[in-house]
Amino acid sequence: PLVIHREDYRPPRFVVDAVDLDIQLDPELTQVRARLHLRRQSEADDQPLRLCGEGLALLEIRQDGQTLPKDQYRLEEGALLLLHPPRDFVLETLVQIRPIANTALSGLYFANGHFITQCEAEGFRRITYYLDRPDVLARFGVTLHAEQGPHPVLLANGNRIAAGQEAHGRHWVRWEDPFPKPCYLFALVAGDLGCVRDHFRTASGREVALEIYVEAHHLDACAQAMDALQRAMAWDERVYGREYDLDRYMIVATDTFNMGAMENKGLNIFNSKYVLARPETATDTDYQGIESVIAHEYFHNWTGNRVTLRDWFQLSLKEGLTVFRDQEFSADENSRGVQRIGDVRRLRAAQFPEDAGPLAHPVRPDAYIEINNFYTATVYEKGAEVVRMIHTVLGAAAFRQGMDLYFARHDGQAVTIEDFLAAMEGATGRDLAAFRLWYSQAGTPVVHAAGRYDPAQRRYSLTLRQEAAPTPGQPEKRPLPIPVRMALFSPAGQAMPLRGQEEDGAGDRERILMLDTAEQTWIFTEVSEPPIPSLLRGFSAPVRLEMGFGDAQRAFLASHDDDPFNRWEAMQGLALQALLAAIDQSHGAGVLPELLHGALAAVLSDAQMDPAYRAELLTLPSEDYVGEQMAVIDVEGIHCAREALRRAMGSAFGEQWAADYESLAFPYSRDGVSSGRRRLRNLALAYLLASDASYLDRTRQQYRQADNMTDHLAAFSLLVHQPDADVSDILADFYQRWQQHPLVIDKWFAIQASAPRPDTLAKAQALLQHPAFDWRTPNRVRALLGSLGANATVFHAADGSGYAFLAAQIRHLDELNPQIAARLATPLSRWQRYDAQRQGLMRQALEDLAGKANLSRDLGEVLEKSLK
Ligand code: DPP
Ligand code: ZN
Repeated sequence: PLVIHREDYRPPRFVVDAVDLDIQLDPELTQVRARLHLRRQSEADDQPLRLCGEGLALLEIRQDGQTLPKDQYRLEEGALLLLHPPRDFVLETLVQIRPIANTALSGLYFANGHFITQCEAEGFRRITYYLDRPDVLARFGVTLHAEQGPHPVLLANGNRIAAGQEAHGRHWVRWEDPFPKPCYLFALVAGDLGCVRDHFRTASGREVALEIYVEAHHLDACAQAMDALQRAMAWDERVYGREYDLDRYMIVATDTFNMGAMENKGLNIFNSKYVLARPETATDTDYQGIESVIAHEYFHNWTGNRVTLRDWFQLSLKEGLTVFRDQEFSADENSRGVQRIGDVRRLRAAQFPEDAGPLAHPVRPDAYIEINNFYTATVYEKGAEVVRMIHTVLGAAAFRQGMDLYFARHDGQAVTIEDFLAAMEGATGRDLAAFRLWYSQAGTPVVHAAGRYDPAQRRYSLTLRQEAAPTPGQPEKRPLPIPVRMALFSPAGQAMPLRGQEEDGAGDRERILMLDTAEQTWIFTEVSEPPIPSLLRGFSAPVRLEMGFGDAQRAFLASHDDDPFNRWEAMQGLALQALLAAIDQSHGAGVLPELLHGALAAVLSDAQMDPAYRAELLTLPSEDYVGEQMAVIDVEGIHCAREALRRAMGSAFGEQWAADYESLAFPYSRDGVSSGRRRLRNLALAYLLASDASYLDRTRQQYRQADNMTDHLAAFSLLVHQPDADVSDILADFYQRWQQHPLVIDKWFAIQASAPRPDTLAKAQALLQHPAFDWRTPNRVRALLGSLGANATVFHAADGSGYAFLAAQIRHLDELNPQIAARLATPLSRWQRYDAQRQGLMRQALEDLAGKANLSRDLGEVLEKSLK
C-alpha cells in the first residue's frame, strides 16, 4: 500500500478559484456536475494535472466549454489525469454516484431517508473529481435538486441564495459560501427535517440565525444543543474575541454517522447522540457530551475553518487546539476540578495505551497509509495536552496574545503547527523551540521524583528525572520540556511558601518547575519542616509520575491537598495500591487497608463537598487503568480484586452509603448540582448492591420508578451486570419501553455487551441477529462490538473465544465500513500486554484477519502495524 510521508509535501501546482456544483439528488443515481476554475500556480511543466476521484462514473468532461478529446485525459485508480492542462481554465465534469450503496458513510450517502455528506478527511473525492487536499481553498456555490415530497429541506454551506420548483415534483435550492474553504468542509443535507430556530447577537451586534435540523419527532429534544451553542458563541467572544462570521449557523442531526460530529462551514453535521436529549431518554453524561461536542464544532469555525490545515499531518493543529478550547469551555461552565479529572481519565484510558502500543505515533505523524486511522486520542487528547502545557508556561494572557497573532497572521490560510508555535513566540517573545519535540516524539514519558530534606540546612531538594520507552520507529527518546506544577505541604497540612535559588524572595506557594533535561534538581530553602510534595498539580503534563511514595504520603495528600486533581490522584493511588497488592498476593482485597479506609471515611463524612467531586474521589480506578500499571495484565486477577474491594467498601460503609442513597433523592432537575447528586447516589447504590444482595429489590424499584434516564439506566446497568441474576424480564421491559428511541436502544446493546458475565459472549452472538441490530449504523455497531472489545473479562476469555468473535465481525464489517472496522480492531493490537497464551490467540486473530481478501486500506494499516 502507498505510504504518504509528511516530508513529501509539495504546494499544489494548481489552485481552484471557484467551484460550482449542480447536484441532482437521487438515492439510486445522483448526478454531480462540477465546474472548477483552475489556475496554474507553478511554472509550466509537462506533468499531468491529477484530480482525485473514487467510485465515480464519468459521463462528460469539458475544458473551457469544449468536450475534452479522449487523448487529453486518462482515468486511473482513484484519479482523473488531465494530460495537457492549460494555465487557466474551466473544467466541467459530470459524474454519477450511488448514495444508497455508500455504506462507508464517506462522501455522499443516503440513510434513513436523508442525503448526508461527510467529506473529512477525503470524502469529497467520492462526490466529484477534485484537488482533494486541505491547502486548496475555493469559493463554493452549489445548486441542489431533489424530489420535494421526501426531501423538502435542501441545505449546503453558506448563504441560501435562491430556490424554486421544477418538473416531476422536484425543487431546487442555491447555496453560496462567501468564505473560501478546503473541500473537506463541504456539506450538503437533503431530507424531511424539522427545524428548531433561535438566534444569537454577536458582540458587534450582528444577528445570527441558529437552526437545528432534526426529524420532526425530535423537535422537543434540541434545547440542550441550542443552549450549549449560544453559550459557546458567547464564550469564544469573551475568552478569544472571536465572533461568528456568517448570518446563519446550521446543525443537522443524523442517526447514521461515523464520527461524533463534523464542523462543515455553516452546516455542522452531528451524530444524533450529540444533539438529542430529553431527561427521560438522555443521561447526565449524554447532556455533557452534547455541550462539549456542540462547543467543539463551533470553536472549529476559527480553529480549523478560518485557519485551516496545510496537510493532514497537521491534523492536531485544529483538533488538539479545539479539544483544548472545548475542555476549557466545559471547565468554565461546570466544575473545573471535575472536568480536569474526567479529561485526564479519558487521556489515560485511551491515549496512554495507544502511546505504549504498536499504533503509537507522534501528535504530528510522519507517515500514514490511511489518514482516517489518525483521528486518534494522540492527535486529539494528547494534542490538547500539548496546547495546555503551552498555555501553562505562557499564562492565560500571553496565550491569548499568541492566539490573536495566529488569527491575524493566518486567517484564510492553510498552515502548519510551526506557524502556530511561531505566532505564540512572536506575540510573547518566548522561545518554544523545545516544545516542538512534543509534536514529533511519540510515547509517554515517565517522570521519577525523589525528594530529600536536610534539617540542618533547612533545605529541601527535589530531583526529577525523565525517561521514555522506545516506540515504533523511534528507538531513542530525547528529553522533553515538562512543566511540573508543584507545592510543598507542611506536616500540619499547610502549603509552604516556596523559596529557592532562582526566584529569590518569591514566596508563593505554588510554582511551575520546567524539567527540560534528563535530570534536574531544585533546592528549596528556609524549609522549616520535612515537606510532603504535591507534584504535577492539575496534571500539568501528559506524563506518568513515579513518586516513590508510600501510602502514608498518599493518605496525607488525599486529605490535605488543595489541588482538586492531586487530591483525587492521591485517593486513586491508595486504591490502586490496595488493588495491586491484592492481585500480587492473589487474595481478594477483601479487607480495606487502614489508610484507604480512613481516607474514604473522611470523604464520606464531608457533607460540604461538591457531590460530583465526592463521587470522583469514591470511584475506584477502572480495570483498564489497573492493568496499565502491570507488566503483564492479569485480566481475572484485576477483576476479582476490584470486585472484592467494591464489596469491602460497600460493607465497611454500608450505613453511610445507605444514608447518602436516601438523602440524595431529589426531584429531577438538569443543573450541575443535581446531576452530581445523582452520580453520587447511583455510586452509593452500586456499593450497596455489591455488598448486600438485598439491594436487588431496591435497584429494581429505582429502575421502575426513576423519572429520568440517568437513574433508570444506572439501575438497569447494575441489574444487567449482576454476575448471576436472571434479568431477562428487565431486558425485555427496557427494550419494550424504548424501542422507538435508537439512542436508548444503543445503551441496551452496550450494557449487555459490557456485562462481566460468563454468558455475555453467547448473548452478543445472539444480539447480532436481533432485528434492531444494524450493520449500517455505526452507533449500533459500536454499542455491541465496541463494548464487547472493551469488556476485559469477556473479550480476553482465556480460550480466545472473544478474539475470534470480534475478528469475525470485523471481517464482515470491513466490507461495509472500513473506518469503523479499523477502529474495532484496536483492542486486538494491544496483544503485547497479555500473557503468552493470550498473545498467541490475539496474534492468531490478527493474522486470520490479515489473510482476508480485499482488505480495506484502513484495516490493512492497523493489522500491518499490529503484527510488526
Ligand atoms: N473534525 C471532526 C471533529 O473532530 C471529526 N472529524 O470535530
Ligand atoms: Zn474536531
